[in-house]
Amino acid sequence: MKRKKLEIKEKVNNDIRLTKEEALFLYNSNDLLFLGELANYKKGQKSADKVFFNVNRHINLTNICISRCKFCAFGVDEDGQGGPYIMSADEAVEFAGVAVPMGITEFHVVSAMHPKKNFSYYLEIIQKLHDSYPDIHIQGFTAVEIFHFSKISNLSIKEVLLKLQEAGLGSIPGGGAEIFNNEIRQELCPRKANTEEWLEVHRIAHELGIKTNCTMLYGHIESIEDRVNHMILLRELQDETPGFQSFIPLPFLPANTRLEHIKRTSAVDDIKTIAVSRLVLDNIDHIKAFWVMLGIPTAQIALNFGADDLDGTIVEERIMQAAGASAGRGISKSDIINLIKDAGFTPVERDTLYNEIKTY
Ligand code: V47
Repeated sequence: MKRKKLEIKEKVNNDIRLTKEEALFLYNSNDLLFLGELANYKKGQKSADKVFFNVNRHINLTNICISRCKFCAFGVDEDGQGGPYIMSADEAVEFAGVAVPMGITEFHVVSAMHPKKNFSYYLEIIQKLHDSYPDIHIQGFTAVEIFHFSKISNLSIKEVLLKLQEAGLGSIPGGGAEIFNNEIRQELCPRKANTEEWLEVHRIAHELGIKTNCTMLYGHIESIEDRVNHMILLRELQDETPGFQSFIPLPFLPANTRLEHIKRTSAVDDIKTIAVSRLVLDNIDHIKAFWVMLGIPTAQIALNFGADDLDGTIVEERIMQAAGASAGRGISKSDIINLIKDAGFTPVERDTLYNEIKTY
């Protein structure tokens, strides 16, 4: 046990890639301080004492969804309960515009798989947002949505991406990855892109020079080995076609979902997942502690366990709020800055592509 730890420490200190077995060993170890020491060392190599955040507005275009994943509390049927809604392009622009005076630099646009809307609806929204606010970066549409657009439009994934890019899309968020085990996907989310399809969308985006993020939904019915396999598939794709900017582990929030019987992950599990991901994903620059999902106290502690980004001062996010995230309504910029300073780091406001805007 002690020898194994020393071997791993030696590898981390010498920038030698960890194997799947070593990642599993770290996950199964209860020595949080050891994990923290290694992950914090790696974080320091990547971003010194900086912790990034951005100021963004999440725009969830509709909650009407044909996918109806078991872990999701947000999607509803078109004529069902739960307040189905859909924004028109003009409504989306108006909704976005309210946040512009708050100094946002990014619109984070995510939708659902609507049964009737065709690709032109999504394109028009990106175009109108871009025309109305040309200086605000649009990060939008998960790989699952892009795969869906390709199916409903009979265009290839590359063509869909090129059209979105031409309309003003700047980058792609990391959602929809869930867990890369097709048996589990079949059980939880059978109607959407599978592992290979999700990875293929990001591969093509990277080849086109479009930056993307990646996520992992954990704490439902997956095993620790599934989590490590997931990270390794991301690492392999990043080796092949670099383009992932950040990895965001998302703990499953069970409230109001069809998996409500599952217990919320513990803070220890959340912190371990951040630390192991920092160590395994040696070729991805940033690890986000997404405070909306982790909760603010755990997100703050995660900064000493390898995370170097708190995401945004998100103005209204509905997907996590539906699943009971307590922090879903946004916090102020000064709150984020103080959280980072209190954890002993230097807050740096960034834009979507990690250009530094201001150090506090
Ligand atoms: O893909 C859905 C997850 C994701 C639940 O790229 C849930 O910077 C927990 O991907 N409990 C969407 N998670 C959000 C997302 C994201 C968020 C912040 C930043 C970025 C980025 C991406 O949320 C979905 C799914 O994996 N999700 N329901 C739930 N009940």
